[in-house]
Amino acid sequence: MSKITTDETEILAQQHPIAPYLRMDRMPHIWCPTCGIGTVVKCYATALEQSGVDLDKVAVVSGIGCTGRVAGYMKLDAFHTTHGRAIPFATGLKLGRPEMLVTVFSGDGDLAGIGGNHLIHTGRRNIDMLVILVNNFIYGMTGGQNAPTTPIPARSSTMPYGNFEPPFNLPHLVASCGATYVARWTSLHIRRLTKSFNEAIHRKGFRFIEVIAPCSTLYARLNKLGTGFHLMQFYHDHAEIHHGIDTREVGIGYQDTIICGKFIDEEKPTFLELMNNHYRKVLGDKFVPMPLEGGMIREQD
Ligand SMILES: Cc1ncc(C[n+]2csc(CCOP(=O)(O)OP(=O)(O)O)c2C)c(N)n1
Ligand code: SF4
Ligand SMILES: [Mg+2]
Repeated sequence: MSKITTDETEILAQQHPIAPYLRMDRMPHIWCPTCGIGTVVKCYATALEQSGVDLDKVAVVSGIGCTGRVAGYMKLDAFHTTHGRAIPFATGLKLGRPEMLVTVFSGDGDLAGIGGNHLIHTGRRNIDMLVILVNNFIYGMTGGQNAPTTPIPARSSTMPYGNFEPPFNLPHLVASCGATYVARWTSLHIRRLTKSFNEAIHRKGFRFIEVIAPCSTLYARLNKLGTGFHLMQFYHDHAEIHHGIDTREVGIGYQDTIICGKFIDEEKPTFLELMNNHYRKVLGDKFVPMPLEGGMIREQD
């Protein structure tokens, strides 16, 4: 999409520092009071500003859910896809337009439940994208059903007597698949989260940042935990930072310690690098790699 002018940016920034990054005509947003998703958006927009990336080369892709609404609110090339399919959509986008910074921004249910297969295979292939997963331990948008992240024995609308299914330890899941950058923060860690987004924006490969954030209306209410504010207080008292810790150690128990930090930061050849090197070797001069700016639109001879 076209860049906004400096004058427009200044006027919007007077309304709110991240207004230039948002589609203000879509406000007010749908999120409940004290929901954590907006805070994560603020951190991402601030990181984009600090990173100095060309906004014409940034795309945000979301699936379905409360977090899935993020793409629709961001004033970037943004795609609101179907449930669980943000990652495969983003994969196509990245392979077709390798110069784009592709960010997937979606919920725990969307990315690790219905979209779980895409999550693991995209990590395995080391496709170049940043995945921001907002984990509120529940399916927020559809009424608080159990998610693959709901801790034992938290209550959800489909587990009124408490959850008994073991949840995913997401950083460990993606680390085992091969993710090159893996971090976890809560929505209380504004500065650290922003710094982590900025750092991950400048890395390549499959980067994954989990953000623990309050669902005040469903998770907090069904579990009698107060409001989003009380969950933020809980994060304050129970989050511990352990950079580089073995990801096997970072599973989350109900109302237990939340281990945060940067767990993995390494460089490995991406899918496109592996593919280009392979075909160059096998096909020699016959191989024509995808130009950075994409290969679909070509001038007629
Ligand atoms: C194919 C399909 N199945 C189910 C749904 C219903 N649905 C919409 S959002 C959602 C859960 C989203 O949960 P999560 O990704 O955790 O997002 P949150 O709302 O918690 O941010 C479900 C089950 C759907 N839209 N499409
Ligand atoms: S239902 Fe939960 S996740 Fe959805 S907007 Fe409300 S507080 Fe946020
Ligand atoms: Mg959720």
